Formats: sequence, structure tokens, C-alpha cells
Amino acid sequence: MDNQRDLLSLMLKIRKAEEKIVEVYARDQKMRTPTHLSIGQEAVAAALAVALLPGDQVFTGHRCHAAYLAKNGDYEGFFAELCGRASGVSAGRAGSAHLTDPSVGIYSSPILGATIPVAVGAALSFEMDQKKDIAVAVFGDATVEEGVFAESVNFAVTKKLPVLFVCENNLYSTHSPLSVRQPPSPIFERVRMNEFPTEQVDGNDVLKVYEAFRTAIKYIRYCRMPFFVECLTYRVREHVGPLHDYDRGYRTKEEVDQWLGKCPIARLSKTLFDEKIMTHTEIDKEEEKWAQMADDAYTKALQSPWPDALSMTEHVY
Ligand SMILES: Cc1ncc(C[n+]2csc(CCOP(=O)(O)OP(=O)(O)O)c2C)c(N)n1
Ligand SMILES: [Mg+2]
Repeated sequence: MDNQRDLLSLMLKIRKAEEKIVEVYARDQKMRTPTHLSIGQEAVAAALAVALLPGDQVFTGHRCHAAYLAKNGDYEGFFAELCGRASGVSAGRAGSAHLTDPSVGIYSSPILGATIPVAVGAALSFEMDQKKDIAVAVFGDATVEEGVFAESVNFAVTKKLPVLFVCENNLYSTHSPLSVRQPPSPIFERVRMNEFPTEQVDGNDVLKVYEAFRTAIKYIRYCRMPFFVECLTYRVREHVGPLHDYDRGYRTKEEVDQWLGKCPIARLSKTLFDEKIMTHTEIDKEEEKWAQMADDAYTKALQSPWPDALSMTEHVY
């Protein structure tokens, strides 16, 4: 597959940006915004971005860095936004959890489930305008517990709308495990009761996620029906913030270590090396490229002007 290098590059783009946040967040105190990191979950956003076409639109939630960066979001707008600067992607108003850039088709809001009906509405507009674009709603395992998820799925199926529902099941809602919140059957099986195609995939195997999205997107684009993909993955860092949280008592270090062993970047790197598609030197170079770009974008953000005080009420709804 030609896209393997792109998938690795996008996962590294996300990982290096978030490692920069880990490095500077507490030390510099320049990012005055809560940050929900996707370290360990990069495969979902990277696979989605490679499988979509530029006109497709993605609507996501609080854990939005990965989707934004993968869907062509730029580092400078990202770091400037996290530092509250005027050149941020949302003019310094949004911070980490509302990354929105219509020019690349990404919209985020941290109110759980809030963007799901907006995705469905966008899909309805594509139908009414007879466009071939599709809408994607990305959300976590806890967000399927919100009433608006059920309403949105029901509407999308009934009206035959081109929506890809992507559930990033990382097994937790902040500190509550899935097992105390939902029945034991898999999410994708319960959602299938709405009479549309649903599937579950290993969310840390980027090639499998990419294949699942490719199939789903082909179906959605040409059959004009929704599709649901549950990606099984894991959040390696704390729910919000840059640290590890083994000491909070809700999960063990052993559990985190087990998932670190399934790192999607390490897995794809090994495949690319084993199949002689990339050498270790090439992989290291790609990693260094993004690390350097993250350094530069953060430095530039700190030198960028704050929003003008007189513009305080602009861009705010
Ligand atoms: C309507 C609403 N209720 C509660 C919250 C507080 N909250 C923020 S993130 C979160 C957990 C979300 O879990 P999940 O959907 O699985 O996403 P994850 O954080 O695991 O990626 C909660 C309860 C919120 N933002 N919005
Ligand atoms: Mg979750």
C-alpha cells in the first residue's frame, strides 16, 4: 500500500506535537488551557485523514489534537492556539479543546456529543446540495452514553445520510472504566441494533484501521448510508494534562505498560522495516523532522502577539 509512509508520518506529526506539550506544559506555564493528549491513540486520526478526501468534514470533541493535526492542521496555528496567541488556528480563543479550522474541514467542541448532530446536519446539507462529500463524527466510548448520540444515529439511518461514526474506545471516561458504565457486550454490537453497518477494529494497528475506514467510506460515499466503526485503543497519559497517572488508583501501571507494548507507531515502524519499505535511518529522520518542526512552531508561538484587547468580543459565540 502506498499510504504506509503517510500513515507513519501523520502519527509522528501528532506524537511529536504532543511530546512537545509534555516537555513544556508544566515547565514553562505558557499553555493556559487544559490539554487532552492522544498519545497512544494516533492511529485512528492518521488512518482517518488518509482515507478521507479533502472536502470531507470531521467533527470531534475535547481530545481533538490528533484529528486536527492529521487533517492537514498546521503546527504554527496549533502551538499559537495553545499559547493563546492571535495567530492561533482559532485566533487564540479556543485553546486545546475547541480546535476548529473550516479550511481543512475540522470542527471541535468539548461538550460531550455536541458535535455529533452537527456532523449529521452537515451530511444532510451534502445530500440536499447533491455533493459527494461525507461527514465524520469522532467521539469516545463515554460519549455513546449521551442521549444525543442515539438521536443522531437514528436520524442518520432513517434519512440515509453519509456519516461515518468513529468511536475511539479507550476503555475510560475520565477515571471510570467502561465495565462499570455499560453492559458487557461490545459497543459496535449494541449500535448495530439501529440497522446499519457497524464494525470493531484494533485501533492500535493503523493498517487495519485504515482498511476499515476505507471500506466504510467507500460504502458511505456511494451508498449514501451511515457506517459506525469502533476503534479499540488506549489513552497512555492522564485524562487531561501531560502526566502519567498510575498513582490515582483507577488503573495500574501494568495495564498501561501492556498498552505501551501495542504502540501504533512502533508497530508500523517495525512493519515498514521488516518489509524493507523504510530503513531505521529514514524512520529516525522522519521523527526528527517533526520534532524540529514542533520546537520551531512553539518558539514562534511564544514570540507571536496576543490578541488585541479591543477584539475581545470577536470570534466568541
Ligand atoms: C456533556 C458533558 N458531560 C461531561 C463532560 C465532562 N467530561 C469531559 S471528558 C469526559 C470523559 C469523556 O470520555 P470519552 O467520551 O470516552 O472520551 P475520552 O476522554 O476517553 O477520550 C467527561 C465526562 C463534558 N465535557 N460534557
Ligand atoms: Mg474514553
